[in-house]
Amino acid sequence: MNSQVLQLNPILIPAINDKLASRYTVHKHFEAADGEAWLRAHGASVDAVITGGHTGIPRAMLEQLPGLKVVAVNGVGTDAVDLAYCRARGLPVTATLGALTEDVADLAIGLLIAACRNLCAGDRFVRDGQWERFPQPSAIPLARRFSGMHVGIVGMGRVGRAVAVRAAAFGCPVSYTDLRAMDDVAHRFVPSLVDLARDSDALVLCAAADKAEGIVDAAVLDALGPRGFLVNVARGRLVNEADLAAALTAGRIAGAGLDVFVDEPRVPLALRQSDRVTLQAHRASATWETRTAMAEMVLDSIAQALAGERPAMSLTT
Ligand code: 8YV
Repeated sequence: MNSQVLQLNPILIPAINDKLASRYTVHKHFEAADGEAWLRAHGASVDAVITGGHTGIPRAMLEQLPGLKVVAVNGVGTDAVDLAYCRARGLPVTATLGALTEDVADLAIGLLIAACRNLCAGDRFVRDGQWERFPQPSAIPLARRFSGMHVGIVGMGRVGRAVAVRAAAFGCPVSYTDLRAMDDVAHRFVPSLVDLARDSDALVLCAAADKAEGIVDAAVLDALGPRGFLVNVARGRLVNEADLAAALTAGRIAGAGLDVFVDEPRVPLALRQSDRVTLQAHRASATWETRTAMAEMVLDSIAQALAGERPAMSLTT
């Protein structure tokens, strides 16, 4: 009998879906009319799970899959998987380490430039016919220069480092905070997030969320100040969204570029209504190149686990 793969999130690359279908019996849980009933009837025969980075898999579902040999996360964040439980069970949880670094860093800089230069408000101004109605230059407020801004990076992992390379190329002095200073990073380490925010024109969030929920709160935003910008390409949970909405509405920070939110796909109205915010639908890794590379890694991890090997990208075994 074919090995059974339970797929919790869609993969948007047809060639990968073809490969999956040719190798395994794939159950697309996200399309199932009654996923719960399917799990009760077939959970015991599932060999592999494919899921997304920020969606993960609930512990209760893992418990319904006693024969599972691998959880292949199609992403780099594993904060939505109970790693301790999987470790205790000897269950490999794999991630697509390194595959999405460049794209996420690209989008961080894109969002930052969009926020500083009011790109989306400018687009709306032209698109809505406002430019024709108000042709005088004063109709659009002046923006802020990105080149040379002090950039503070929160989380100096793969993505943080890639953002630092790009910011440095724009002539931006870079500082960072993390759990500890890193010997192989030449940029200035600032132990306190509030101090980093105070020293920065732009704060870019690149940290894992598991130990850092709500770290960007009113105190951090006030330290960033009315000329400061916030970019988040990591996890929505890093930010206290109510504090962020209040700070944006009152002009206590200058603007934000956000790819991630606390309760996706729900985005607070105050953020959706603010002209100071550039929004994306959690798409930092969503290019053909990266999503293909990620999905190939998922295929490799499943093949390795089902062949009885330890998957090269396993974080738990
Ligand atoms: C993806 C992510 O959007 O890698 C992650 O942790 O959050 C994103 O790259 C997601 O995993 C796609 O499934």
